[in-house]
Formats: sequence, C-alpha cells, structure tokens
Amino acid sequence: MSLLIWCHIYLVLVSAAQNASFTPQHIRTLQNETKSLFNHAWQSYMKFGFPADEVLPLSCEPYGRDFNDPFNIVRNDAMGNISSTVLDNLDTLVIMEEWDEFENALDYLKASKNTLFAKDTIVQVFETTIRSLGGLLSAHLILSDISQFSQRYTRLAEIAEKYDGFLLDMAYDLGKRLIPAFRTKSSIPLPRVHLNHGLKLIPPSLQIDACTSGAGSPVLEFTLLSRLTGDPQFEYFSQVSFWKIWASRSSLGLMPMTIDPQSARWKDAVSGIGASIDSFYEYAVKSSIIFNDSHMWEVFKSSYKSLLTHSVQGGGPLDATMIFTNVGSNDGQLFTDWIDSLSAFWPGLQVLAGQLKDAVKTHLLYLRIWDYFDSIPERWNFRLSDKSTSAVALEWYPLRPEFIESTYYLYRATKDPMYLQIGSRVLKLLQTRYMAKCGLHGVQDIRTGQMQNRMETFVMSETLKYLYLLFDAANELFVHNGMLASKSWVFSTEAHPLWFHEQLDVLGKRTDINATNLHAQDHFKLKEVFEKELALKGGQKRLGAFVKKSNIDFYRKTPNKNQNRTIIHLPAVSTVDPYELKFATCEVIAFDKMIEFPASHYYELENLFELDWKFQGSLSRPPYLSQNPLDGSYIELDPDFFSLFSMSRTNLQSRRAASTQIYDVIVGDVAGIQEKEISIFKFKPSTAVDEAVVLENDLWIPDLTAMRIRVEVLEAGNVDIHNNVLTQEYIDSLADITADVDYQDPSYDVTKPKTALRVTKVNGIYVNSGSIVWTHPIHDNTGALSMTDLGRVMIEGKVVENMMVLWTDQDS
Ligand code: DMJ
Repeated sequence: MSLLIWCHIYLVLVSAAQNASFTPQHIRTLQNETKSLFNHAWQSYMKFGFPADEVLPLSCEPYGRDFNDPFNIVRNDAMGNISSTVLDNLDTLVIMEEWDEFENALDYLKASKNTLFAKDTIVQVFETTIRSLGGLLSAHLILSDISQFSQRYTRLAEIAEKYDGFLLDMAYDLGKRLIPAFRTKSSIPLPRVHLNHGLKLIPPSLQIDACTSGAGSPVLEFTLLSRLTGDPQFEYFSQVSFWKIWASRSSLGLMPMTIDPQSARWKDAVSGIGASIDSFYEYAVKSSIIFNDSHMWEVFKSSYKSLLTHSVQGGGPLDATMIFTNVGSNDGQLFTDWIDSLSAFWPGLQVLAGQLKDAVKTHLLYLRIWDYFDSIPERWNFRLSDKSTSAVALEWYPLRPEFIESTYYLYRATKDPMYLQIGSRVLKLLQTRYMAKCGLHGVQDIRTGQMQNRMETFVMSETLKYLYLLFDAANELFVHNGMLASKSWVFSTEAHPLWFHEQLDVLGKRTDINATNLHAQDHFKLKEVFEKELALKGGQKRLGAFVKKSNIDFYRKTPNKNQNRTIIHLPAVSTVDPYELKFATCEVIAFDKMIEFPASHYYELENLFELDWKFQGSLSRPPYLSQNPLDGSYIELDPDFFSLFSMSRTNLQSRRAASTQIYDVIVGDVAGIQEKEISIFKFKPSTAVDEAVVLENDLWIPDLTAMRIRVEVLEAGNVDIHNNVLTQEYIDSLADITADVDYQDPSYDVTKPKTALRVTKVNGIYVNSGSIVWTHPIHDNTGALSMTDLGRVMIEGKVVENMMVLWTDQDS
C-alpha cells in the first residue's frame, strides 16, 4: 500500500478517535471505515490469495492446506483447497453491498461448480459445514427467497433475477461428500472426511475424538440442506447425532466435550460453554427459531438451568458479572481455572434467548479482558492471586469474532451507546495494530505482541460483518431493513443469515432425489432415539406445571413451636416454576429504565469497576501496550465518551466490594437437582391476609434434598454483598435469641454463633434481597440440616438468615 494511503488511514483514524459523539453521521463514518477494512482484506485476498483458501496477510501469499503433513490439523481442518474465503464471504459481500465482487464470485463458482469440491483433501466436517456449506446455503436463500427488494438493492434484484439455483447444487454436492462421516455404528460423525474418497485415506489417529459441537452442530445446516433439496439423509443423520449426544448428558444435565464417535462413549467428564461445546447450545436455540422446533428450545432451557446451577459463578442481582466456568459434568465441581475466547459468543446467545440481564453481566467480563489486553486471550486464567504469573494461559488471538458478535447483539437489544464505543475501539485497533499489508493479522502472542501471519476466513465473514452491522444503527442494511422481516432468520454460528419456512419456493428443489436412499430402519432409529430422549425428559411433564394454584394452607410462623399456630389460607397464591418464568418473557432492555440517548446506563452500575479488584491477579496490561488507561484503551474510561455519556455521574465510584466468603453446599444427591421442584410465590400482597409471612417472589422448596445451595458467610466486621458492614448483634439476632430467653438459665443451651449464613442461590435460582426460601419442617438426622425453635433453617449448625420453615396442614 502506498504511503499516501497509509497516511490517509492514519488521518481518518485520528479524527475518528476524537469523536465519540455517535451522531448518525459519526456512526456512518465508522461503518464506512469498517467497509474500507473489509475491502482492503477482500482485495488483498483476491489479488494475492485467490483461488487458495486464504491469503497470508503479512507475507501476501496464498495459503491452503499443508499437503506434506496431514497431521497439521490446526492448519488443515478449515482448508479444503476449495476457495474457502470466497464461500465463507458470499453473504458478507451482499451485506457490504459489493455487487461487482459478488457477481465475480458467483461467476467463479458457477464456472467451477462441478470441480470445486472434487478434491483430494481431508477436511474437518464441522468447519467445512459452517464455513462453506453454510455460506452456499445463505447465498442461495438470499438469491432465491427475497421477494421485496428495496430500491437500494436493485443490483441484488438484478443478480437474483439471473440466478438458476446452482449454489444449492453445489451445497448438495458438498453435503454428499461430507455425509459419509456420519456412517458410523453410532451415527455420531467422525470428525474428518476425504472430499473425494469419503472415509478412505484418512489416518486413523485423526478420527478418534469428536467434540460435542463438531458432532452436534451440523444439525442446522444439514437439516436445512435436506429441507431445501428434498433429500432427507442430511437431516436424519445430523438429527440422530444431535439427539444421541443430548440423550447421553450426565444426570446433572451437562454434556461433556469429547466423544468417541464409534462407541458413542464420552472421553472426558468436563462441561462448559466454550471451545468444543459452544455451538451445540447455539444451534439448539437457532434450530428452534428457524425450524420452529420446541424440542430444541427445551434442550437450551434445560442446559441453561444446569449451567446456572453448576457452572455459573456470580450472576446474582448484586454481582457485577456472571462467569460460566468449566465444571465436572458428573459432579458439577470447578474443573478449570480458565475461560476461553470462544465463550465470548455466549452473551449474544443469551440475548437471542431473551436473557438480556444475564447477557450484560456475562459480557462485562469479556469487556474488561479486552480493556486490559486489546484482545481476548485464547484462554484466560481468572483465579490468579497475584500478577507474578501470566493470566494468559493460551496466548494467541486470531481476530476471533465472538466478543464483537455479542456486542452487536447487545446493542440491538439495548441501544446503549457503550456498545458503539466498544465497536469504535475494536475498529481503531483493527485499523492500527492489526492492520497488515494484505489484510488483517492476528496476534501469535498477546503477551509480547508477536504478530500472526494468518487471516482466517471468519475475520471477514464474522468479525468485520458484525462490526459493520453494529454500525447500522439506522437499520439500512437488508438484514435489518425489513427485507427479511417476514422470515424467522438467524445468523449461523459463522454469521451466515439462514432461514426456512414451509412455503419456501426455492429454485433447485431436487426432483431427482429418491428418498429410498434412506432405509426405513433409519427412520425407526431416529424415532427411537427421539422418543427415548423425550422419556428421559419425563415427557415434558413440567410444561403444564408453569403456573399452578397452590394447594398449601400455610400456618403462620409463630414465635415458639410450643404455642398454638394460626392457620393462614392464602387462596390467591400461585406457585410458578422459576425457570419457566425466566424464559417466559424475552427481555429487551436490560437496564431498568429505557435508554435516553445520549446516556450510557453502564455508568449507573454501582459495581462497574468491581472486576478490576476481583480479578486483580489476572488483569494487567502486557508491558508493550500503553499503560495509560485514559488513552481510550480502557473503553469505559475513554475521556471523550465518558464526558458525553455519563450524565451527571462525575463522581463515579464503585460500591465497596463484599469481603464475605461465598461457597456452595451440596445437600443430598447431586443427581436429583435437575428434576427438583422449586416454586416461586406469585400473588399480589393485597390479596394475602395482613399478617402473611410469605411474600411475593419468596421461594418454596418442599424438601431440602438434592440441593446446591450457594451461601454467603455472615461474619462480624465483613462487608456483605448488600454493601453493609455486618455486626455481631445482627448475627446474634438471627439465632432466635429472643427477649424471653433467660440467658442465666443453665439448662438453656444457647451458644452465640460467630457466623451465620445467607442463601444467595438455590439450584441455579437467585434469591432476591429480602426474599425468603421456605421449606417444610426439617427432619434430618444426619446433622447437616436442622432448624431453630422459631423455624429458621440451620446448615451444618449455622443459622441461615433467609431460609425458614412453614408448617402446613400436612405437618400438624
Ligand atoms: C468460527 O468459525 C465460528 O464462529 C465457530 O462457531 C467458532 N469459532 C470460529 C471463530 O472464532
């Protein structure tokens, strides 16, 4: 690139850096700059890389598979020698409105239609599915199933007019080359396939392990391929695999990450949300949307419940962040000290699943990591107690899209300008630190800044696409402007817009397909797997139990168990399954008030900076990066943005961080937790009798078996999660030591406790401040659980502030 152009980019950059106004004009400038980056990357590929799979951004050479070393899977898995950058970016060209380039790409593909996939290469099934098959399907849908083109899209309408469906033929060809991977005894696919020879010529050691996302995720593209072509085999095999994996989840409802595809036996016992498992959940949600599949939605809901119970740290109403950790799939115990870069996609999925408040909290941690590293390390250790060891457990950052993907979803749901600010910072880094002569380069070692001579296809197809779409605040682009309004569409895991509807009148529907290539017994197999799965779920029995009238008559809590109890009938009480309630509404504004532009509600979060303290051992800027947080690198402290968007919060202060200890207590059988009945009380206070002790949003757990209870230890002198300093008087008061107790009476065995407990979460349900967890009287002879005279629950001898018993007529 000439000096002149470099200077121009620099000047644009400097002017953008000084402008954090986010006026429509400013946002458009950011969008244009993103598009310039895309054009730079695309043109570099076309000039120096095409028709290879990729271009090397630093050395300006074509890059494809390593033909000398089939074991070089890091390089080879996404390289089929099939011009992957083109296939992965057809819809990116549409979104960027690069019509000439789009037409050129289509011409190239049409000309090579019969030869492109006839290659002597081994590819990874998952990568080829999401990048290449997904790219073809998306472009096919765009060209064949949009009827109303706005004026801005007349060029696209013209291109579509000429389209004869050849992309679907290519998708079908590719699908048939990938499908042999599914022909295992178990129907769990082998991870790799030879494009020309199916399962032949592949070193056996490359076929041993399949990961959960790799084996389960083809379900979306493959089902769509079947629906569009009329050939059922793709849907059948991918669905069998998906449901088999799901059916073999642990009794905690968690799936491990590695499976032997031949025996369908798990090879590890670790679960989480990041690498190796991420898109399994993602495609449960996205399949439920595009195929209107309620079973898929149940998979996500059930998984989310298990993750909330066992994997999540933080996440409560008073917590700054929510971390989904890796835990043992059979015991729910913390398994690793790190989270990975891939897991940064999760807040985007939370938004899509209607869990916006959770999404904001989850995203905050990735934002903070970005603040310190200008990237997200492939693995980041969150439990270091001092900075003497690097928190960077795996050191590369190949310009992955996940953080900006989630930022895009959060902006669409909240319109909070903080997300634009994040985008503008990411854009700035792409324009400077990650800019290469022939594209954009990743980082090989974020501790030293060593560059990586690679630009994976997802840099354009996801990272730049989501960034560009983030800056489409005025909804001008086709995915936002109504052209897709009538479709239930999603971005695939590789950011390809995909949709399906029964009336889809697509070109290329196969007439030559003979459904007999799927044997009748295969149909039975699918049915059998599926029914087994439903039976495992208890036939969805909880669905009908969403709201039920309580048939419990409550006795009023009395000051002494020997006194008469007064019965209180609460006829208007309903109990609701809190998980169903959580998913019953789709949250669209995460903050309590509507956003009044131009304010960022981030500055209202009392614990915005708590993470810096909490993860102080794990957060430090590598020495080669600027150490000045006010130079814009610390996104929330960018002076321009802060002065414009913080409203009157000029004295931004973090709340005191809690110094209390938090831990989980497992009571009874951990395997019973998933099916344990927990209800939340719902009634208007006015409908209850005056002295009712049960209040709206209190929780009801009939018995305390099979529980994972998160407790906060209340000890005098500590600051609790409510920001109160705990006193001994308060702790004493919890122990039912009432005025009528005669302390001098030696027969009265009162030992003043040093500590008490507060329950903050039960089986994944957070207990609101001021709410009580109610249960039946405790009859436990193990000593783990007991109760005080006044009916407060005690765990291992410690009285619990907010867990109490209710005597019902069953107990009288
Ligand atoms: C992409 O290929 C997809 O997003 C995939 O689901 C996971 N990771 C890469 C990018 O990081």
